[in-house]
Amino acid sequence: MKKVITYGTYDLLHVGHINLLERAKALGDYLVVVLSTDEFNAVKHKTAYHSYEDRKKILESIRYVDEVLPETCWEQKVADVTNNNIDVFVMGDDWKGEFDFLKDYCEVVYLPRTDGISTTKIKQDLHQ
Ligand code: C2G
Repeated sequence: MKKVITYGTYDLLHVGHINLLERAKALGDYLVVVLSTDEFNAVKHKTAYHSYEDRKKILESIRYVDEVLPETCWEQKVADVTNNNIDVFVMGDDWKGEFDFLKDYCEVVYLPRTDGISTTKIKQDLHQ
Protein backbone atom coordinates (compact mmCIF):
# COMPACT_ATOMS: atom_id res chain seq x y z
CA MET A 1 0.00 0.00 0.00
CA LYS A 2 1.45 3.35 -1.10
CA LYS A 3 1.00 5.93 1.67
CA VAL A 4 0.86 9.69 1.08
CA ILE A 5 1.12 12.47 3.69
CA THR A 6 0.32 16.17 3.63
CA TYR A 7 0.05 18.99 6.19
CA GLY A 8 -2.10 22.04 6.71
CA THR A 9 -4.60 24.12 8.66
CA TYR A 10 -7.53 23.46 6.30
CA ASP A 11 -9.66 26.26 7.75
CA LEU A 12 -12.82 27.43 5.90
CA LEU A 13 -12.52 24.50 3.49
CA HIS A 14 -12.45 25.54 -0.18
CA VAL A 15 -11.83 24.07 -3.63
CA GLY A 16 -8.08 24.76 -3.40
CA HIS A 17 -7.91 22.40 -0.44
CA ILE A 18 -10.01 19.77 -2.22
CA ASN A 19 -7.88 19.99 -5.39
CA LEU A 20 -4.76 19.42 -3.29
CA LEU A 21 -6.24 16.46 -1.39
CA GLU A 22 -7.60 14.90 -4.60
CA ARG A 23 -4.22 15.09 -6.35
CA ALA A 24 -2.33 13.94 -3.24
CA LYS A 25 -4.55 10.86 -2.92
CA ALA A 26 -4.06 10.09 -6.61
CA LEU A 27 -0.32 9.63 -5.88
CA GLY A 28 -1.00 6.56 -3.71
CA ASP A 29 -3.60 4.41 -1.97
CA TYR A 30 -3.85 5.99 1.47
CA LEU A 31 -3.73 9.68 2.43
CA VAL A 32 -2.74 10.92 5.88
CA VAL A 33 -3.50 14.60 6.56
CA VAL A 34 -1.55 16.09 9.47
CA LEU A 35 -3.75 18.93 10.69
CA SER A 36 -2.39 21.96 12.53
CA THR A 37 -3.70 22.17 16.10
CA ASP A 38 -5.02 25.52 17.35
CA GLU A 39 -1.86 25.88 19.43
CA PHE A 40 0.41 25.23 16.41
CA ASN A 41 -1.62 27.66 14.33
CA ALA A 42 -0.62 30.34 16.85
CA VAL A 43 3.02 29.40 16.10
CA LYS A 44 2.19 29.83 12.38
CA HIS A 45 0.64 33.23 13.23
CA LYS A 46 -2.71 31.90 12.01
CA THR A 47 -6.07 31.94 13.81
CA ALA A 48 -8.46 29.37 12.41
CA TYR A 49 -12.18 30.11 12.40
CA HIS A 50 -13.02 26.42 13.04
CA SER A 51 -11.58 24.55 16.03
CA TYR A 52 -9.16 21.67 15.53
CA GLU A 53 -11.92 19.15 16.35
CA ASP A 54 -14.26 20.66 13.76
CA ARG A 55 -11.53 20.96 11.10
CA LYS A 56 -10.62 17.30 11.82
CA LYS A 57 -14.23 16.10 11.45
CA ILE A 58 -14.63 18.08 8.21
CA LEU A 59 -11.44 16.57 6.75
CA GLU A 60 -12.41 13.03 7.82
CA SER A 61 -15.63 13.42 5.83
CA ILE A 62 -13.71 13.95 2.56
CA ARG A 63 -13.51 10.85 0.32
CA TYR A 64 -9.78 11.45 -0.44
CA VAL A 65 -8.76 11.50 3.23
CA ASP A 66 -8.03 8.23 5.07
CA GLU A 67 -6.58 9.49 8.35
CA VAL A 68 -6.11 12.78 10.19
CA LEU A 69 -3.32 13.32 12.73
CA PRO A 70 -2.41 16.43 14.77
CA GLU A 71 0.40 18.75 13.74
CA THR A 72 1.85 20.29 16.91
CA CYS A 73 5.29 21.52 15.73
CA TRP A 74 7.50 22.16 12.69
CA GLU A 75 9.91 19.39 13.69
CA GLN A 76 7.61 16.34 13.58
CA LYS A 77 7.70 15.59 9.84
CA VAL A 78 10.63 13.10 9.78
CA ALA A 79 9.07 11.14 12.66
CA ASP A 80 5.63 11.27 10.98
CA VAL A 81 7.07 9.93 7.71
CA THR A 82 9.04 7.13 9.36
CA ASN A 83 6.47 6.14 12.02
CA ASN A 84 3.65 5.98 9.45
CA ASN A 85 5.70 4.24 6.71
CA ILE A 86 5.01 7.12 4.30
CA ASP A 87 6.11 6.80 0.64
CA VAL A 88 5.18 10.29 -0.63
CA PHE A 89 5.13 13.73 1.03
CA VAL A 90 2.96 16.29 -0.77
CA MET A 91 2.48 20.04 -0.31
CA GLY A 92 1.27 22.94 -2.43
CA ASP A 93 4.11 24.68 -4.28
CA ASP A 94 3.95 27.76 -2.06
CA TRP A 95 6.16 25.49 0.05
CA LYS A 96 8.44 24.49 -2.84
CA GLY A 97 11.89 23.54 -1.54
CA GLU A 98 11.02 23.98 2.15
CA PHE A 99 10.73 20.28 2.85
CA ASP A 100 13.42 18.83 0.55
CA PHE A 101 15.20 17.42 3.64
CA LEU A 102 12.46 14.75 3.62
CA LYS A 103 13.89 13.37 0.34
CA ASP A 104 16.14 11.15 2.49
CA TYR A 105 12.98 9.43 3.80
CA CYS A 106 10.35 9.56 1.04
CA GLU A 107 9.41 11.08 -2.31
CA VAL A 108 8.72 14.84 -2.02
CA VAL A 109 6.10 16.37 -4.36
CA TYR A 110 5.05 20.04 -4.58
CA LEU A 111 1.77 20.53 -6.46
CA PRO A 112 0.64 23.76 -8.13
CA ARG A 113 -1.71 25.77 -5.91
CA THR A 114 -5.25 26.51 -7.11
CA ASP A 115 -5.31 30.14 -8.24
CA GLY A 116 -7.77 32.75 -6.97
CA ILE A 117 -8.80 31.13 -3.69
CA SER A 118 -7.44 31.09 -0.14
CA THR A 119 -8.81 31.18 3.37
CA THR A 120 -7.38 34.69 3.72
CA LYS A 121 -9.19 35.83 0.55
CA ILE A 122 -12.47 34.40 1.82
CA LYS A 123 -12.10 36.32 5.09
CA GLN A 124 -11.19 39.55 3.27
CA ASP A 125 -14.03 39.24 0.74
CA LEU A 126 -16.60 38.54 3.47
CA HIS A 127 -15.38 41.45 5.55
CA GLN A 128 -16.10 43.98 2.81
N1 C2G B 1 -3.53 25.06 -1.13
C1 C2G B 1 -3.63 25.00 -2.53
N2 C2G B 1 -4.28 25.98 -3.20
C2 C2G B 1 -4.84 27.02 -2.53
C3 C2G B 1 -4.76 27.08 -1.12
C4 C2G B 1 -4.10 26.08 -0.44
O1 C2G B 1 -3.12 24.05 -3.16
N3 C2G B 1 -5.48 27.98 -3.25
C5 C2G B 1 -2.80 24.00 -0.44
C6 C2G B 1 -1.58 24.50 0.32
O2 C2G B 1 -0.46 24.63 -0.55
C7 C2G B 1 -1.38 23.38 1.35
C8 C2G B 1 -2.82 22.91 1.62
O3 C2G B 1 -3.64 23.41 0.55
O4 C2G B 1 -0.63 22.29 0.77
C9 C2G B 1 -3.37 23.41 2.94
O5 C2G B 1 -3.29 24.82 2.94
P1 C2G B 1 -3.21 25.58 4.37
O6 C2G B 1 -4.26 25.05 5.26
O7 C2G B 1 -3.07 27.04 4.11
O8 C2G B 1 -1.79 25.00 4.90
P2 C2G B 1 -0.58 25.81 5.55
O9 C2G B 1 -1.08 26.81 6.52
O10 C2G B 1 0.29 26.23 4.43
O11 C2G B 1 0.10 24.65 6.45
O12 C2G B 1 3.74 22.23 8.22
C10 C2G B 1 3.11 22.71 7.06
C11 C2G B 1 1.97 23.63 7.39
O13 C2G B 1 1.09 23.04 8.34
C12 C2G B 1 1.23 23.96 6.10
